[in-house]
Amino acid sequence: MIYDIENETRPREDLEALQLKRLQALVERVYHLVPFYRRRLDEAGVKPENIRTLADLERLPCTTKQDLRDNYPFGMFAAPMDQIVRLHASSGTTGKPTPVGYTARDINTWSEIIARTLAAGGVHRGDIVHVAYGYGLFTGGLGFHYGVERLGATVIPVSGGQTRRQIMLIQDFSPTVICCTPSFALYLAEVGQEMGVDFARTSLRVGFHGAEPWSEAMRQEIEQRLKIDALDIYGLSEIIGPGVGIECVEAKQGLHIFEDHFLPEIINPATLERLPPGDAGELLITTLTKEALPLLRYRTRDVTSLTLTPCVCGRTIGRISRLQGRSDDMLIIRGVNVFPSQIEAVLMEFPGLAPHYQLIVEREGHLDTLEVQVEVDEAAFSDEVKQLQQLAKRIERQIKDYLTVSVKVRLVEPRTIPRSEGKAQRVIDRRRLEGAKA
Ligand code: DLL
Repeated sequence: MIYDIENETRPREDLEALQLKRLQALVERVYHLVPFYRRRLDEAGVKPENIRTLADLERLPCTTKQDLRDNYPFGMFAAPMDQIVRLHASSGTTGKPTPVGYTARDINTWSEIIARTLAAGGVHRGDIVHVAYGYGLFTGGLGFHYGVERLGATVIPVSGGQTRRQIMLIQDFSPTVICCTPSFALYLAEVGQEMGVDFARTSLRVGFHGAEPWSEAMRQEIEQRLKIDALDIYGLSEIIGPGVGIECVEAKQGLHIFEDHFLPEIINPATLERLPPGDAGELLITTLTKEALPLLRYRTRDVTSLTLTPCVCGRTIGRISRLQGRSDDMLIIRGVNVFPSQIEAVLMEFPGLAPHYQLIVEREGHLDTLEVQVEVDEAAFSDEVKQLQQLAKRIERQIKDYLTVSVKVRLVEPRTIPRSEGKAQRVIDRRRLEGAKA
């Protein structure tokens, strides 16, 4: 089902004409409203009037998460604070989050693209949508919430946690649609099974799963266990939140990108060279219509490929393939984005720890676990076991406070973490995304 025929099925020529018009207006706006961009564009020798074709996009500078950090908290906003009606945030590379702002028009755009997203899964007025993404600074919960209301369907704002209660609500309120991370979907299946629930008898029909990497095998498992169609949804806070890309239920062959709002490019992350359709590389996105936080060629660090061939569902907008990984070291632990450098920053606040640590990521059942192994120095190591245990607990609490993620801290003897001659291997990721039980 297509929600916005005009914007989802334009002939490519017309789409490109619209994109160019919007790109020109965007460069004009950021040049005059965001000092950071004026500086960057001046350095690149580009004036707004130099943008004559879409190919001129390649002359524009890229934007990184570091740029957002350098302008913390609101220095990259292109609208005055009295026009910002909402703030969300994603995790940064240190303890500070990356705040993102929305004008009323941005919230409207976001609601529209989530309405389109839901319709791509066959959702319509009369459907009941169980939203189990977190509500709060994270964009998942509220992003879906507004889109469901825009579509005219019924939203149940469950948010995360309380799994058994969620199963009860699914049985009692009869939602037809579920929105949650893929790992939570599998966890629900597991808990439901323990509770003796037969999912073939629940009303669920389709799920929208994203915010973390998953695989085709995980899709199969979610579909078989929950008896639903499981669709891949992509998005990131800096760009808008969920709704940047969505699979259609007809084909499940790549995620449609709403190209009238988000202009995608694929580059080689090492050389920044543009890659042709079909080649895998890092996804860049230029926001064509955002008012509060417009971004030029934002480096998502997500690795995928792009295809522009129309889909069997009738949409002509481009598609990205299932996300293949990241070109940086960001980890996603139970939906929370974590950079090793954030953990390191917390560890360094504690005297008695050596700067040698390793992060061990595993998946128990369907939930991710993160163990932080860190060396203590000789002096601390001679302390009593009880003192060491207390230290580990304090570090765990501090990490939870800063990063909102629960970890297990294991203090290890001096010189036990393997040393490397080149780049330290900080992360050992033992998760298998194949969906098989660990
Ligand atoms: O995760 C927004 C979102 C909410 C997307 C709900 C989908 C559903 P952030 O917290 O800023 O925003 O994290 C963005 O999560 O750069 C990817 O690395 C990863 N990610 C998001 N969706 C997918 C997906 C939300 N479908 C980061 N597959 C992105 C793989 C994903 N990774």
